[in-house]
This record gives sequence, structure tokens and C-alpha cells, in this order.
Amino acid sequence: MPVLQSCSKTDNKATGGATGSALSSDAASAVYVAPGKHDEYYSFLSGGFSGQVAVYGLPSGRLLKVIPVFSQNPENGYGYNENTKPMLNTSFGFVPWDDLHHPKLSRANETTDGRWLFVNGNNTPRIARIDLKTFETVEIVEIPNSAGNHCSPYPTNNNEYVVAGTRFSVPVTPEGKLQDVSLKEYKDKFRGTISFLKVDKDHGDMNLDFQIMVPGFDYDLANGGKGPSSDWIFFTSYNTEKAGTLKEVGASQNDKDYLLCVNWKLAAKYAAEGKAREIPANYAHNKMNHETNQATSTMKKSVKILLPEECPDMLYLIPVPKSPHGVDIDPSGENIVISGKLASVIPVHSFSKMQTAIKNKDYIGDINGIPVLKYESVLQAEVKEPGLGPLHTEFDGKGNAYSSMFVSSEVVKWSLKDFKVKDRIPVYYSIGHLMIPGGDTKNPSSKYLLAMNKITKDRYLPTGPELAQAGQLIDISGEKMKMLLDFPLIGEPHYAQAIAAEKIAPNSAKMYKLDANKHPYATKKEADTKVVKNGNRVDVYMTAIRSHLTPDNIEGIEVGNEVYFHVTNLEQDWDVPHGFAVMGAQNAELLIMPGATNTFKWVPTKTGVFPFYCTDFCSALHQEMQGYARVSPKGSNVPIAF
Ligand code: RUQ
Repeated sequence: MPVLQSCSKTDNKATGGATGSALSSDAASAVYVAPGKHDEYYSFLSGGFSGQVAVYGLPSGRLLKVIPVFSQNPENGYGYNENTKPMLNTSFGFVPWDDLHHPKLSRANETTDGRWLFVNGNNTPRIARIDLKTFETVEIVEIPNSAGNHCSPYPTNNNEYVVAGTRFSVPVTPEGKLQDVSLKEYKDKFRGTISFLKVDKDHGDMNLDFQIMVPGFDYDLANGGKGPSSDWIFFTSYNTEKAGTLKEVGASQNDKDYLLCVNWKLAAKYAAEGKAREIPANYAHNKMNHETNQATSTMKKSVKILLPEECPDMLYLIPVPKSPHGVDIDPSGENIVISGKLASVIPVHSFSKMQTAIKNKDYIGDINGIPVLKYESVLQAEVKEPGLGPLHTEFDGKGNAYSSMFVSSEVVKWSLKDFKVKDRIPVYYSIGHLMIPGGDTKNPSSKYLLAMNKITKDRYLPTGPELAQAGQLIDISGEKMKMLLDFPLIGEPHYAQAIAAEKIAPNSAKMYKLDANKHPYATKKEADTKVVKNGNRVDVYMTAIRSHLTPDNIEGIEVGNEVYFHVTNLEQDWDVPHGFAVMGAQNAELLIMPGATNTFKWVPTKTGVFPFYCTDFCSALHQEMQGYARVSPKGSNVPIAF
């Protein structure tokens, strides 16, 4: 067993104590996964401004894959090749980047089922679905009447809906969204919206079913109930004073913002009964067709929206300390934990008390007709002296909660029985989100906690001014938390999900079957390869197999032609992808999985002889997988030859 260095404070020159006194003495063996062995968990970390999702094995922290979602990815041509470009289409045009914050695994019976991963794009409001059989992004839905899309996505407990909430309130009226509005009209014309995407039980396809118009606050995060609170989803809000003061109590509530409680079951019922009005809305719905390996983008023209004043009992507000961030519901579904960045306590609201208060109409007033419950009548307890800057909370299923403290850089463990702090461990530094596998479901694991830290300082070898953010794996199996592992992360992870490997690995697709390939330009045998010219368009039906590309010498292309290379990988060995690139082409490469066809577009801008080749080392004769395309002057009428 490797012997760990001493970890006393004086050993760390840079900041003192950065190694952490709570380091487990056998940390190395706890995270050691021997060569050839697999990790116990898959974890999915959002990439924040990278627009991607990174998949790490836990406990080793080994990076297994980067899945591009909202960002173009030169490594495999996602968003560059013709197959996937439509995935990044929006009502704003082609948007090949986003700020991806929160992954959530799909659910069955209130626990994760390993079928899909839902993620949000903050900047250009979108929700994407990744298929965990192929680890590919297969669907992206743009969210209309939204800006910021931060409180997203939240799958309900049996994947009935994926719920998304706007961050910024937007000028939306019962007639539709206003385009050019004076910002002074905020109070009257700006509202929030919550969107409900219905999920197909078998295939996962999402469909924007309806929206709810909510008060013109700003909204931060949300989470769904479980058990008794399964029908509810809770949203934190801030800047609530911009939307008007509470009727009756007025400004005395100004030290508070609100938790918006939404009965989504009732909302879905109202929508099904036809209570929603249809308003114009432009948004893209993009889907990958598995059989053709081609994405399509459809523009939608309207959306249905429910108005709170027409839908009684659907929405309630609960006061919470000013500027809350995360809201997390414990595995029992009773405790609603609000982490208020600036608050000195962590308030825990009670779902059963909330139900009683609603029954007794124990209100202190209303906002836009939505009843506001009394803080004290809903409060279960306040966690005292938790630390500074609480952001998020996860649970271990053994009666404990773990909250991240951004300002005091620590994870704090507290009890759901007496709401007292039991343990704390320093993290390096400024933790944002934390994650326990299943820690947001009814069945959390109680082994590991992953801290995702915003600031790295001295944790790794310096790499210039820009440093990787840090993940820290913590052992939570005992009374005291123990630090196990540091590992650098990609982009800025805002949240993560993890699931036992056996829920995903056995279903992982090995390859695409050539027989089942329905790509319109698939070429299933070398004898069928050809080059077809039609006006300005040239289609090259190409095959790739160890160790040649066919055709490999192409003439008849002219400057300005639109040349499409449709490359089919004929390999039937599952682990032999081929690549394809052309000198000077404006796109990235193609990476073609065995049995699949991908399309590469090239518009040559000058005459010459252009080499092309396979970019993915595939055999001893990989260097021989190459060819030439001759580009002649426009109008030269050099005949097609190959
Ligand atoms: S949010 S930690 Cu999207 Cu807390 Cu970043």
C-alpha cells in the first residue's frame, strides 16, 4: 500500500494547511482502482462555460469521457459535421456555445434509473437530453419566454415532466412576449415562467407541454419533492421587491425573499383540462434520429401558458431569508432546506406544516393573487452557526444533511433529527455545489461526497493564470468526514450526478450496426462508392475501412462547389473508428463510429490539390489511409473522375 506523506499544516508552504488535517490515513487505498478494474460509480459533472458534460469514474476521479452538448467539439466533429449541426439551431440562429449548469438523471420510482441525463443551457435557454446508452446528446429543446434558464432541469419522480424555470423575469403578458419594452415597466409587464416538458416514457422524447406565468421575481434554483411532497416543486427567488411589495404587510417583509411552491400535478391537470391559453412563441426543437444518425431542427410557433389567477391552489409563496440560493428536499420529502448565501442560519421548512397552513388559510397576504404563508408557521427549524455562505445541501439517507459553505470553504454535516451541526471539513477552496450519488433522491448512497470547488490556488502545479477547478472526494461513511482525493475538473462544474456503474454499463451500446444504418447517403459496400455532381453540389459517397478510403483520388471539383463527403465506416469491429479531414477545410474533422455514416461539408476557396486522410490511428497502415481532391477553376468543366 502506498504510504502517505505526513499532512501536518507546516508541510504545505504555500498557504499552510492546504492538505487538510482531515485527510484519511488510508485515502490512497480508498480511491485506488487497479489497472484494468472499473470504478464503482459513473459521475456526470457539468462543464459550466465549456457547454459540455464530463464523465468521471468514482472513486478514482478518472476522466472517462467528455460529452459535447451545447458546444461544438472538434474532437468528434459534434456541431461541425452536417449530422449534428441542426442540434445547435435556435430561434436566434446557430448558437454553438452555452453555459451548462445542472445535470439531473432521469428517474423511476423516485430514484435514478440510468436512462437519460437532462441538462440546462443557461445563456440561450435550452434543455438537452443525453442518452446514456450511447453517451450522446440526442435532443435539445429551446425554452421560450425565458432568460437565464438557471432553475432547470428538474425531472419529476417518474420522468413525467422535466421542469425548467427562467432566471430573469421577462416581459411576457397573457397575450405573449413583448419585444421592445421600456425597462421602467418592469413592475407591470415583467413575469417569470416555469416550463413543463413532457417526457415520453419509452423513448425519452421531450415535448414542451405548457408553461406557468409566475410573479416578476428573479429565480435561482429549484428541486422537486419526494414521498408526501412528490406533487410539488420548489423554486428560490430573489430581487422580489422589484415585483412589488406584499399586500397587507408591505415593506416589513423586505428582509425576506420567497420560496415559490408549485403543485405540478395540479398544474398538469389544469393544462390537460384546457385552462392554458395559447400564445405565439418561437423556439427550436432539435432531435437526433438514431437510425439515420442525422439531427433535424423544427421551429415551433406557439406555447400554452397557465395564468395563476385562473388556476387556484397551484402556487404558494413562503418567506425565506434574503437572496437564497439552493433549495433541497430531504429523502423523506418532509424537510425543505433553503441555503441562503447571506443568511446566518439555514432555515428548514416543513412540508406537513405547509399543508396545514394552506388548509387553515394561514396567510399574511398575497402577491399577484398568490397566497403568502407565514414564515413561522411553516418553519421546522433553523440550523444555527452552520458556517458562512451556504449554497447547496445533499443527504446521505442516514439522517444527515451536508451543506456547502462558499465563504468559509467547508462542508458542514448536520442532523435532520435535531438540526445541530455534527462535523465540518475544510475544502480547497470556495466550494459551490456538492454531490452525493443519489443525494437528491429517496435513496442516497452514504459513501462518498464530491465537493466542486471554484478556486484552486495552490492545489496543483501552476499552469499560468488560468487554473483548473478542483474536485475533492470525501468519505462520508463514518461519523467524521475524511478527505480522500483531489482531481482537476473541466470548465466550471455547477452540479453533478452519480449512479452505480451497474445501472448503466450493461446497457452501453457497443456499436452501430451497418445493416441498420438508414443514413440517406450511407454506402454499405466499397463497390457502391461514387462521386455525383449536380450543379454546384458534389456528393462523395465514401467508405472507410482498414486501410483505405474509397474513392481516394477525386477530380471534377471546382472552386466554390459545395462538396459533401458522406463517409461510412465499414468496420464491424466495435472499437475501430475512422476519422476524416481535408486540408484547409473550414470545419473540424469527422470521427465515424463503426457502422455509421457522417457528413463533412467543404467549400474550396482556391484551386489546387488537396490531401485528405484518416485522423484516428486505426491500424499499422493508418498512414496509408489518404487521398487527393483536385480543385479546378470555376467553370473549367473538368469531368468528375474518381
Ligand atoms: S449553481 S454552484 Cu448553477 Cu450553485 Cu453554480
